[in-house]
Amino acid sequence: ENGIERPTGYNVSFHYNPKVEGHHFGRSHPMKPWRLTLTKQLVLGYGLQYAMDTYVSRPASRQELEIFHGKSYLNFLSSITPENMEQMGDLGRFNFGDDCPVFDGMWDYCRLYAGASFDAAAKLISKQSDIAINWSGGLHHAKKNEASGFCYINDIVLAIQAMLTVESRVLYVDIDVHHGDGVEQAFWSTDRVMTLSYHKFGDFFPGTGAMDETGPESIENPGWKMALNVPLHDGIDDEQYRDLFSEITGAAIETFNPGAIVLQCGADSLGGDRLGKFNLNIRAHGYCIEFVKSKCHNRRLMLVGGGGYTPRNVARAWCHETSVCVGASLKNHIPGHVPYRQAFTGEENGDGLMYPDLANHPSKRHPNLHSKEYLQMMKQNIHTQLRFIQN
Ligand code: TV7
Ligand code: CA
Ligand code: ZN
Repeated sequence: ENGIERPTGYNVSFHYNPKVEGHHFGRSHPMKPWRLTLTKQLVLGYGLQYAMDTYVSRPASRQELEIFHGKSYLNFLSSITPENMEQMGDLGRFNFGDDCPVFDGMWDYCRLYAGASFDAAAKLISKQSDIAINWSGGLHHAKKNEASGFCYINDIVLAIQAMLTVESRVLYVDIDVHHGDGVEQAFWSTDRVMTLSYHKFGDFFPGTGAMDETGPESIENPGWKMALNVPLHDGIDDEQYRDLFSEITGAAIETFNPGAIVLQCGADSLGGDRLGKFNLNIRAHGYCIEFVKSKCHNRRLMLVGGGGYTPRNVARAWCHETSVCVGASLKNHIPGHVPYRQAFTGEENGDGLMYPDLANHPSKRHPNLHSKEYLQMMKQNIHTQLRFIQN
C-alpha cells in the first residue's frame, strides 16, 4: 500500500487463528495442535511476518461448511460432546472412534481451521494475495458425510470449490505421506479439478491411491483420468523424491494448465516422523513448494498443512516453506529468542538447527525400498495417463 515493492514480487498472506492451539484430540493421539504453536513461534522468530500479510482468520460458518458437507453430518458434528456422546449414538455411522475422537471444542476447532482456508481462498480470489498459507488446514481425508483419519471437515475441498467460482481449472497436489482420498473422491467426476497425490501405499492408511486409480472408468465421464496417484514404498530419499516430483508435477501442470494450485504440504513425509516412513529432509520437502511456486507466475497458489507427527520437524518444514514463499533464506542456527527453542535443541531434537539431517538418524532411518525401475515405471505411467487428457 505504501508503494514499496517486496523483493520477490509475490504478495504472500498467512492465515491463522491461535485459538486452534487450545484444542486437543486426547493425550495419546498423534495429532498435536502444539505443532502449530511451534510453527508460529519459528515463523515469528525468523521475522517472516515482516515479509507477508498476517491475518487472524475467522471461524467458518455452518452455511459455508454446508457447501460440501451434509446437513445431518454437520448437525451431529456441531452437537456432539464428550458428555452427551453416549446418548447421541451414530458414532459409527459418522466414523468417530480412536482416529477421530469426540473432544471438547471439536466443532470450534473445525470451524477455525476451515475458516482459515476460506479466508486464504478469498484473498486469492480477490487477487490481494498471490500465495495464501493456512498451516492449520489440509485435512484431506474428511468426506461429505463422514470423519476420517483425524479429519472432520475437508477445508481443502471447500477452498477448491470457492476457487472454482473464478477459475475454470484447479490442480490439487498432495505431498502428505497419506493418500489424499477425500479430495480425490469429492472431485472424482469433474474435469475442472485434477488431483495428484504422492503417498506411501501398501498396508498403510487409508489403503486407496493405487497407480491405476485414475478416475471414473468411463471415457464418457468428465473425471476420466483426472486423478493422478503416485504410490510409494518406505524410505524414499531426497534425490528420488525431487526427481519424481518435478517430472510428474511439472507434466501435470503443463497438461492441465490450471488457473490455481492448492498444495497440501503434509509434513509426515519427512524422515523421523512418528507415523510416516519416508526419509525426506526439510529442504527436499520444501523443494516441492519451490517447484510449484516457480510454475505459478500467473496462477493462484494456496498452501495448506496436513499431517506431521513429530512437532519440531513439522515446525521446521512449514517455517522453511513460509520462507520459500516470501523468497527469504533462513540461517541454519535457530534464533536464540525463539520461545520453546529447547524443543529444537539437544542431539535428539536437531541441535538447535533449522536443517538437521533427518534422513540419517540412525534409529529412525527407513530402508529404501525403491528401485530405479519402479520409479521409472511410475513416471512412464503418469505420462501415459496424461496423454489421454491432452486436449
Ligand atoms: C492428515 N495411523 C492423517 C493420517 C491419519 C492416519 C492411523 C493412527 C493412530 C491413532 C491413534 C493413536 C496412532 C500410533 C496412526 C486402521 C486403524 C489403526 C486407532 C488406534 N495412535 C493425515 C489414520 C491411521 C488414536 N488410521 O493424512 C488415538 O498411531 O491406520 C489407521 C486405522 C484403526 C484405528 N486405530 C489405528 O496425516 C492429517 N491412526 C493413539 C491414540
Ligand atoms: Ca499424499
Ligand atoms: Zn498424513
